Amino acid sequence: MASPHEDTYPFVPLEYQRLDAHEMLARSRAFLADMQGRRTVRQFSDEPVPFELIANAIATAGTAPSGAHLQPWTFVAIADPDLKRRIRQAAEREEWETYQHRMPEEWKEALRPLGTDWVKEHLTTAPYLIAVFGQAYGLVPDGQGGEKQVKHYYMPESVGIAVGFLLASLRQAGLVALTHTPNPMGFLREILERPRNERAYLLIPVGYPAADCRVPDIERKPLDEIMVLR
Ligand code: IYR
Repeated sequence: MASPHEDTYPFVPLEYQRLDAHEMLARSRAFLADMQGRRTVRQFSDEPVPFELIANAIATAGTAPSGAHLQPWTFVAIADPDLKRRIRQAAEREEWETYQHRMPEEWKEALRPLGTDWVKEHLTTAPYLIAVFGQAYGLVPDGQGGEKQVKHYYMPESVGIAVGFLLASLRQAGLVALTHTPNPMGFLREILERPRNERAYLLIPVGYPAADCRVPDIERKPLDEIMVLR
């Protein structure tokens, strides 16, 4: 059962702690109950949050599985007010166009229950923005002072899974977040001076909810609608 290339690429024994059946159920139920309380938030307090919570969420995202384990992601944590202001300005410019001219009526109709519009106050109010980038390909030193491209596999899937872990960590830490998708979001790479292989994937304001924060009165699909057992 050895891996076919183990002489060059060593394997190590799996570290695995088998839990007893009761413990498994208890942990699974507690995690579900907590995640059921997660809400996407659009109104943030400007209260600062401890940086380690952000760093830990990003480190947790970095534990996600990825295509060929190439980890095709970069997370930029932004606290600088001037950068946040520039990001908000650029996002609102695009969003204004999008809401006025680019979105078909059907899309606007779908968004109505969420109460979104082109004004993105959360981009300057939230203490942190996490800009998520997917690396379309890797850039590594070529050994001659230059760079070479390395092919990446399943980048969007890998980054999506990592963001799921990130959101779960923020929830676990008692913070709230918004998975914001300015459209288009090419401006993020320019403002944040990211390299040419990186593509903006999501912009995630993080913090505490505003004291008067309200959220849409909407429900999740029940398990029997999303799960098929055969
Ligand atoms: N990008 C816009 C519009 C938007 C689109 C979807 I789909 C949403 O679920 C929410 C918003 C915005 O961020 O406002």
